[in-house]
Amino acid sequence: MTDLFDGFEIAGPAREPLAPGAVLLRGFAQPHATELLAAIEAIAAQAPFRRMITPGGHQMSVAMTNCGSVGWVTDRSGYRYDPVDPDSGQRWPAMPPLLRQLAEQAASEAGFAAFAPDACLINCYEPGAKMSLHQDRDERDVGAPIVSVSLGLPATFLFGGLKRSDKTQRYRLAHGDVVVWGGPARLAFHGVAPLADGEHARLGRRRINLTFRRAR
Ligand code: MD3
Ligand code: FE
Repeated sequence: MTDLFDGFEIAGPAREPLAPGAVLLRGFAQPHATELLAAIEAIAAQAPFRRMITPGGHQMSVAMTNCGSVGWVTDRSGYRYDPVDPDSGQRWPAMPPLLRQLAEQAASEAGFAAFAPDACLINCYEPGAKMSLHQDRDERDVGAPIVSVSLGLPATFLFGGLKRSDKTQRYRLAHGDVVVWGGPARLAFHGVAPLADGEHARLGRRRINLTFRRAR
């Protein structure tokens, strides 16, 4: 909560409401970028980024990996959360406490107390990679929010309504930005426009997005 002192607001993290239930915390992850990137590198050494196949047989342009007790996977048989990485036959790497704490703190800032994510999907975009408009509804409890953390090159994020045909709004998500998607925003259609080429000081020609979820 923002504190009041002598009539002045003591600045906490800037909370920008994007839509009912959706709160942008600009730069919230910035102070932790170095540790986040080291953690992602360690996860990817155990469970490398790969471009998965959709149930329709298309290869995704976004490369993915996961950490946590379950990970999101897609193949010809469908979408699911699975405790095992199908590429290695091993469990997904554990969710590092730093990542879990960052997600929990962001959720709390946005008014969702005691968020306990069990899955973190890690998406890696190179120039041209995109994510078509979709809903995230593979999680058992859609009462829990999703927390997203953007790193590297900026992206144009598309945010629609509860119907695919609803008009979309565009937001630029930059390195360090965190968004909490809960309440009525939780089942909104959303996507990412094709990544524009560029060079990021830390990540080069890449954007990495973490999404923390309560899947089970
Ligand atoms: C709004 N990822 O992994 S993060 C996804 O940037 C996904 O990689 C995008 O959509 C990315 O499923 C967007 C922001 C996001 C994530 C989940 C949401 C926004 C959301 C769920 C409901 C509503
Ligand atoms: Fe999504």
